[in-house]
Amino acid sequence: MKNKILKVLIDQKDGYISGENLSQIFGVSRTAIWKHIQTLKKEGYQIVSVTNKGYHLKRKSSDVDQIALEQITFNSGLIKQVVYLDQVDSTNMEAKRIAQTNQFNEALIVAREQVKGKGRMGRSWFSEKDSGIWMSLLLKPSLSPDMVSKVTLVAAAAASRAIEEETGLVTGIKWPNDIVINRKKVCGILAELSAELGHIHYLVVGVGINVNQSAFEDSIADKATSIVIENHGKPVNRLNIIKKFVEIFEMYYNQFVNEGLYDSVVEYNIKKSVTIGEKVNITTHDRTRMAFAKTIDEAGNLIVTNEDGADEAIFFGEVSVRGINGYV
Ligand code: BTX
Repeated sequence: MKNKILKVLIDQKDGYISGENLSQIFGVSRTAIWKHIQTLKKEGYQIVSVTNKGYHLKRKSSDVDQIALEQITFNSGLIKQVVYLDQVDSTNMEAKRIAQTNQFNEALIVAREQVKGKGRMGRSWFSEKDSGIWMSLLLKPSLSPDMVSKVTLVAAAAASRAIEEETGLVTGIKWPNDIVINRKKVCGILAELSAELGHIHYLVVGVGINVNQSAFEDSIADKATSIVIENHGKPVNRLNIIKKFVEIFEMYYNQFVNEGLYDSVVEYNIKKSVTIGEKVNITTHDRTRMAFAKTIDEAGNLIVTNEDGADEAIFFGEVSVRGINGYV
């Protein structure tokens, strides 16, 4: 009901509608309407009530909210459902909960805040309220499970392009799942899969983009950055970044899933790579060894030259790749 009230508020030509009118439209008491309005306010909607006029929604075209997200995905052939949340443990976990329902649709889940944001291998991802874009795509691709890690590079290309096209900043891609600006992490990607016997139940692609932070926790201060820091305080339109990300992701994803075309994703990842040409530490389980990152092959694997001179393909999911002198 609250989203229906929201739609009515948006549709008001003169901007106002009384509690009385709303209670008639929805056949509930004015108190019930008031309660829904309070919930919407808590979610961040700026709703004012003016005597003799009624409720009014103050809105900017750059605001990220349920309606705006529905509008930007309206023409998407991929996203069938949008879920916008005030607070969540993790948008990836929310996506998995949706996937437990029998007939789930492909969805875009966006939250203002994550209290248990997840990184890879059990690590956590700081996701304070309104400081970034915390989102997940819930997908059900008809791919074999082993092809799915490639979708991480699809998301990396889409996130890098979306940030660049919207902000004019230059990004790099730290294979396979981080976007960096000036060698610091501005975005991380976490793809998670549920599959059995060669059949994919669902794929969740989580993307976290730091946008508005002016500083970071001590533990990540030396390796994290935000778009606002890199853009010297210039405000950023988060909605446009989400829109561009979804459009570009969908374009690459359709090429890959429907036509088996992956070349342009690999080409972009090679062009933007901050890993290729560097000495890297490769950590598998407990063992760390040094190698030289040579290129990315047509399947999206990192090709490294080991100290004995032999080339090896590193598959993602099983390793953590670090620059030898720091994070990149
Ligand atoms: P990762 O394992 O490569 O990176 C996690 C590491 O990055 C942490 O251990 C920490 O050192 C550092 N870190 C934590 N928070 C931040 C931050 N905000 N900015 C920069 N560095 C940070 C990367 O994993 C994958 C992250 C995906 C996050 C998205 S947000 C939406 C979706 N939901 C969810 O729970 N995760 C994904």
